[in-house]
Amino acid sequence: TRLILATRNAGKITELRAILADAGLDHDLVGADAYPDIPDVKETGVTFAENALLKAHALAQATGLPAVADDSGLCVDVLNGAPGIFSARWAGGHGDDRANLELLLAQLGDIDDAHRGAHFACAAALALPDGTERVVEGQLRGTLRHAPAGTNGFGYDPILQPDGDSRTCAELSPEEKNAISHRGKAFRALVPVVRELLAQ
Ligand code: ITT
Repeated sequence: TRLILATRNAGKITELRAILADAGLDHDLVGADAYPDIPDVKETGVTFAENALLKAHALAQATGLPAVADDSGLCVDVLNGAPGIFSARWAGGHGDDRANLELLLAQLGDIDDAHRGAHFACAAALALPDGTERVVEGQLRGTLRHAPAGTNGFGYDPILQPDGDSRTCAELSPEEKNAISHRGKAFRALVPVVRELLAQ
């Protein structure tokens, strides 16, 4: 059966295809770009879970097919959890990864490493056309570097160094990142739920 990936973020789509395939999900995964006429839903939620559910429901309703969505972001301790749900547009323009990252580094200034704790968060939502919904979350804890390093991944990956590693997320291979990431954790937890609800 067909399962819609309710996202237009290319970095997410690449990771989701690998994570879901590795977890043994054998559905035909179709990105939201396959449905250009369906307008983007307004992300009016105040939590990752609410926004993930909004995106999943919008695609499930518009296509009549089951849909999964990812809402995610970087939560910085010393900024009381910001950028959080505003991570994609922290510097203004939506999805300008480089500008977002540079602004965040400027905001942190030369705060010492002990105060540069942060985590990535991901809410993974499943919605069915009949309105059934499920959502699970995952996190990846780490420390923010003073300067970007690495070219893999996307978004804030060049500045987050996961706890227990000496590299940034952008210096990990895609497999290494997916094994420990917020997205990997959330979507691996969602797979048995997808299996159960789509089996009927
Ligand atoms: P969709 O709504 O179409 O899925 P989006 O990019 O707008 O795409 P979000 O609102 O969930 O998605 O914003 C997520 C932002 O959080 C993303 O643009 C990155 O800046 C950041 N982010 C999320 N996951 C990340 C990851 O694994 N590595 C680095 N940055 C990440």
